[in-house]
Amino acid sequence: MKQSLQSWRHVFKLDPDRPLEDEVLEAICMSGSDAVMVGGSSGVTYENTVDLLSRIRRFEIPCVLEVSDLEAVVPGFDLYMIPMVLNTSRSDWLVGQHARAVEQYGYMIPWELLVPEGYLVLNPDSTVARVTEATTGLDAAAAAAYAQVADKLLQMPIIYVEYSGTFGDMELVADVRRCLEGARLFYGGGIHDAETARRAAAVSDTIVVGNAIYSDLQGALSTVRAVKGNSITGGSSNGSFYGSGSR
Ligand code: 1GP
Repeated sequence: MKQSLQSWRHVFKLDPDRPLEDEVLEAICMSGSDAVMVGGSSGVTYENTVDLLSRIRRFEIPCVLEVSDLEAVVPGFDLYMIPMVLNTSRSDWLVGQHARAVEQYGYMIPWELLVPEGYLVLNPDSTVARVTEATTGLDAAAAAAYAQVADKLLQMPIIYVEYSGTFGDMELVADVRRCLEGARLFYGGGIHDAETARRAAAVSDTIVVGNAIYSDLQGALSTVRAVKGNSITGGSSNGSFYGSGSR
């Protein structure tokens, strides 16, 4: 599964704390997207995560958990994405909580299924920015510098430029991507139709679509067609997990 992540161009992010009708979930899981990521910044519990996982498992699409709350780590996901916020002003969100988790649960952590994500949180009005006390006012050079620390020094496989709730600065995203050597660039924030999907996909390796699922399903589904075309989903990858995609 880690290898196949290298070929993901499109991911839907589902929030366990938000209600989702069966028909909508089916449309998402059958859309041709490469994967479903389960995660949210608040209200994520073990119960609502189990519930959503079991509903997604009726379909074949890969399903990964983005861990935001230790109490809500549920077994049975294909991979566990571990956010590490690069531009937080509190080390807790970079490594502190992670260290506590290892101390407490280290003996049962399936390390081979963990994928670190170096997060750059850039929308000051987002919940994740408030919770992590992120320094969101970075210019492109500063954002690229953080990204290079994660990519070249820490060897992180994913840099996630997160504008959750608003469409970000695509020039900044392009600058960040240009400086990466090994990491894959995920972009999320404000993608809601084919046009925004294409623009984001042009400057990143993988786009993530969240809110639009809940506000405009047809718009959300059009983002898949915009970047996937007629290609077959979940295709194999020639690159290693830690190798970069083409850029
Ligand atoms: C959120 O990056 C994702 O973590 C997607 O953002 O909800 O704005 O689509 P949106």
